[in-house]
Amino acid sequence: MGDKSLRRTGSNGMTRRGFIARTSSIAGAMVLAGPLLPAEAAAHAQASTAGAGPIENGARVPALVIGTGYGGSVAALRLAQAGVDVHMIEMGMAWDTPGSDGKIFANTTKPDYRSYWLRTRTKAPLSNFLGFPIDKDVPKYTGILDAEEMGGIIVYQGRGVGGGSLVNGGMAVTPKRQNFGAILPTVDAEEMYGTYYPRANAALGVGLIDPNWFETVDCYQFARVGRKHAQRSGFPFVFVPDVYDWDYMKAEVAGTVPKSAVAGEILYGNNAGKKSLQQTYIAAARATGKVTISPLHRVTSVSPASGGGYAVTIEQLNTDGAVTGTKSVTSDRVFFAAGSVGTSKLLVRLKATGALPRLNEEIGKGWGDNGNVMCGRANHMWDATGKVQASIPCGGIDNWDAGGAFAEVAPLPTGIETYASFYLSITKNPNRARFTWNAAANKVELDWQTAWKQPSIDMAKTIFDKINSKEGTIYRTDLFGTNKIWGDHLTYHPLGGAVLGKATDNYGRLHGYTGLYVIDGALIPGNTSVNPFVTITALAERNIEKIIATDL
Ligand code: FAE
Repeated sequence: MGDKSLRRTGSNGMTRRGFIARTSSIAGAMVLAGPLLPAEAAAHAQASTAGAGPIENGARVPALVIGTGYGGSVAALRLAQAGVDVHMIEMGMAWDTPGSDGKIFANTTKPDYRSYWLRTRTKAPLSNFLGFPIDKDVPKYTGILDAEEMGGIIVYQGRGVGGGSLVNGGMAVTPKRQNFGAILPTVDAEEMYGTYYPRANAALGVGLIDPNWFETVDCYQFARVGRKHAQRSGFPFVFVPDVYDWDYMKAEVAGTVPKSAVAGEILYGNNAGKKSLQQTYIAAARATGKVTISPLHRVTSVSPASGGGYAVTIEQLNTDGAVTGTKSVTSDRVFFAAGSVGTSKLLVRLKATGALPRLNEEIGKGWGDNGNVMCGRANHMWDATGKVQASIPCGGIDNWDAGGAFAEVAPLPTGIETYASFYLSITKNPNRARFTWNAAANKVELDWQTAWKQPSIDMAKTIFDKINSKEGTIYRTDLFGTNKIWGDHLTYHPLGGAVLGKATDNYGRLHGYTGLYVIDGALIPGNTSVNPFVTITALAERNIEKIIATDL
């Protein structure tokens, strides 16, 4: 894997180097990952003490996982395979029941009650179009996308069983090997690229778009225009792997299956096609019969229990977000997998309020936004980007080494011709923020400032100023407000807050408490140079293997 996962293409789309371990089916992926055989799963199911329903008040359990995103799902599967009963606690919904329209998830163009976490108005990442605001009122509900407003930045996160995998674009990128030392300096790169990245890619079901199909299909015209402009300015365009089932997308285009990516579904869930964690790690974890998931349950406290292990307080929520009950359980081990923001907020509060006072001074530090910044360019009329755009990006512009930016060529699936090219850049932004406890306000705060995005803007400009000058084009100023070029108010990629080797040991064991672990994006110090979930997954695979071998 390594830098081979980014395939460099010529203008004819043919591969010049590299290859990706491609699996076209989830079943194939899970076989590669070495999970249970059906017979083993059935045996486990019988032997299991983990019930099917939500966790019960007063229960004593061997392992409790807070959150069901990438880190949590890896931990649950591998612990269950090692014979441990696992309880996963998830504040969001199960997302397994269709709404009145027969669909589980709302379309991006028609957000409704399902779309946002406890908001009465949508908070779309692109707030405007042609200068007009596009947000609209929605009923307050425990919806799928949380636009969490921290000081100076809106952090977008998935809520529900599957975490970020429910809402994200599925871009599954292994960082270039030469960048790994800067991403996780205390981790053995040899092991990661030899064992854990391949394991993660296989289990996630990562695959690459068929380059020949890419050349011909209308729904990737936007990406071909993006490639042409990149290459004319001398930047390499690379195909980016994804967990979307590319064969399914071909069938969508052929009109033989219900459309998801080609109907613009993304951000508020995909009703088909995307291999979210529900279809991969969580399906395999459930198949062991040893994993129970409690949706609409939110962990609020973890502290040492008098008889050993940890007392965990869990609030039960209804779909209005109201607390309908509180449960107290005890667990021998607790895995924090609530995402970078969720885990950091919990740990900072628990340390400050005396529940876990021995956590060290590194808790809450080292948070970054993966250098995310967005922008659009206005193309000439002869460079139409297409009325129908697949919602799944498949390529990016690599100027990391020279300019500190890797820009995804992203779709704008509006259903009309926009003549716009749209990009999400990941940049080498060096700024890091800290979570702290504000006792007076009774909440955790983040000291990120919007001005800290300036390095990201400067790095993205190394690509787009050059393209604009070459093409004789300009930036769009109507997507993030009126007369605003840069989407510098948000991130999709929160990372850090309980950094590996600082707040924890080199495998995620929290300093100060035996049996408490961090196993999600909070471990990664602020930047992965590419989209982060493959690295989060691979690191979790590495850490849980060590924990199972030495701590259980
Ligand atoms: P995460 O997946 O966020 O899971 C944490 C889970 O914990 C969530 O389900 C929470 O609801 C739950 N939780 C939080 N607090 C509690 C609590 N107190 N009690 C119980 N449950 C709790 O964490 N990354 C890529 O690599 N490629 C992409 O294409 C990509 N696109 C993205 C697009 C969007 C719109 C967004 C929002 C993100 C995108 N990401 C992408 C980022 C990626 O989804 C993210 O890095 C991972 O999901 C983070 O994984 P974690 O395991 O850290």
